[in-house]
Amino acid sequence: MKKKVYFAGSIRVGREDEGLYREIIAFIKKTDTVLTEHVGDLSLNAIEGEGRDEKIYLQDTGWLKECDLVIAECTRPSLGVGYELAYAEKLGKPVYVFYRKSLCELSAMIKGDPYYHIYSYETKEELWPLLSEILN
Ligand code: 6IA
Repeated sequence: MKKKVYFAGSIRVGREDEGLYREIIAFIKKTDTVLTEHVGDLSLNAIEGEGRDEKIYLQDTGWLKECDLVIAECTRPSLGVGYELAYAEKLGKPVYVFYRKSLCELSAMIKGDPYYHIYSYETKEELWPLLSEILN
């Protein structure tokens, strides 16, 4: 059966990796379902207007409860992603964190937490086999 994947990536501060997020989401979608496709393409986000942030919070925490696993690209700093990782841990969801060591120093609050499965990588050629292993 297809797994429901919650993909997390930086939105409000750093969108430099938007293209990479889109590629990761497309890769996951070859075999499984991604609940958070808008992370790779903000035009897919239908939530607008009054109370938008509260609606986003309710939608995303709902998806965290619903998902089978969380995959996060954490090279770019993001308060929201940090919150999602802690929320997923509280829910007991498996969490896989990816980052490029050459571009960032991952927060000790993530790297130092043995709950998370943490992978450093540099190239997409390294990334795809790691993702395949997690999804299989
Ligand atoms: O603090 P950040 O914005 O970087 O938080 C990013 C994380 O929070 C992502 O992994 C998302 O799951 C979630 N998130 C943040 N903003 C949104 C959003 N719309 N829609 C859905 N999920 C979000 C933001 C609207 C945009 C036009 C600024």
